[in-house]
Amino acid sequence: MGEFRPLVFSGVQPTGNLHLGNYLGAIRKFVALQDGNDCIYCVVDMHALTAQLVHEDMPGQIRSIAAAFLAAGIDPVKHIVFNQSAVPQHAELAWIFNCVARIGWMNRMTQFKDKAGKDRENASLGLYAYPSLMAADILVYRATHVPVGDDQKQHLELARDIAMKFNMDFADHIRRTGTGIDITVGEEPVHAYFPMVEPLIEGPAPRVMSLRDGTKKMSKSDASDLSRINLMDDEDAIAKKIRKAKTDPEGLPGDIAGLAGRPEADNLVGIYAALADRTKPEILSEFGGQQFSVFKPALIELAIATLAPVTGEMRRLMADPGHIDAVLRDGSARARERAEKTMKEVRDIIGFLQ
Ligand code: AQP
Repeated sequence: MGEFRPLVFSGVQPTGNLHLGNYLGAIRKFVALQDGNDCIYCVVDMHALTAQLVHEDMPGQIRSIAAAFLAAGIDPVKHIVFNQSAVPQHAELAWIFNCVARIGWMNRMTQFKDKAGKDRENASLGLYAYPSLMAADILVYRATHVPVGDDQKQHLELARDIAMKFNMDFADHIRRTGTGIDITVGEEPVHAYFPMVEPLIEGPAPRVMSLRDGTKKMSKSDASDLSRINLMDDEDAIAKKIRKAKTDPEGLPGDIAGLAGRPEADNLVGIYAALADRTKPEILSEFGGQQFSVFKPALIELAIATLAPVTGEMRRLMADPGHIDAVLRDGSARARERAEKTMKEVRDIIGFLQ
């Protein structure tokens, strides 16, 4: 039985300010995974068109996500940092995946339902097909591991379904072209071209919630800026938002069970644990029995100490767009080479003449 070479891939959309959820759920994990893994990190600019076609400053938004990657500590020389639209093979594979994925699968995607809202008829076809492009982003490199926030779990399950159906439908062609390897899926041996991607979601804050409502995801598109900590917020803004964060009147419990039914308390403890690189039980053993009037100042201090160096470096990088563009150009060239190798094989498997 063969094995796919481990490869990490993930992306972030250039749609507005990055927030603490993007940082803890995604970017911080990207940084940690660099040691001992081959990693490809992408600014998914084509995804940014799905909800809103025209962006006032698309180049600036793309550069700011790339700057966040670099400022957080991603090494663009050892790994690859690039923007999606510069590698047209993503769109090419996405078209093939549009023909692999079934309408019934797409209809189950909760993110489409949330983002399209009540006016579904008026949503773009791109928003509907978003998860198919996301599957192509990952599989065009035959990547095996994808660090994401919990909100992306369903899309990764869809990527596995697409990979599985492609592997099954084209099994004979894959064999004939000698491009596949034998893997085991569950107990079943499968001759596969695409690997089964593994989501990497774990950690104390896989879904950072709004500071105003512990039942809603922290999100760029929330109308209230008080609901999120933006990576570019200054110290005063961070302090104000945490001070004003919704809580309940009780103090912190001594164990995890005591957080049940207390989403806001749970969220703040999760944020603290993620920022401190510790577990929630460790944080509760330190702060159990304390009031939020004690916990919040500690959280403010920690958030500022952790984010300030990243924010400072982001600002420095943003002042030199030429450098960011050069990093993206270099990354795109290296990504294109790898993606084209896959696409040559995929065209062969399908039977396209080339
Ligand atoms: N609240 C969150 N907690 C943990 N992880 C999160 N991510 C997003 N929000 C949270 C993770 O960040 C990565 C990049 O996300 P994205 O920019 O591609 O898109 P998104 O999920 O649409 O981001 P937003 O902020 O939630 O935007 P809107 O408001 O447009 O919906 C992903 O790995 C995601 O899981």
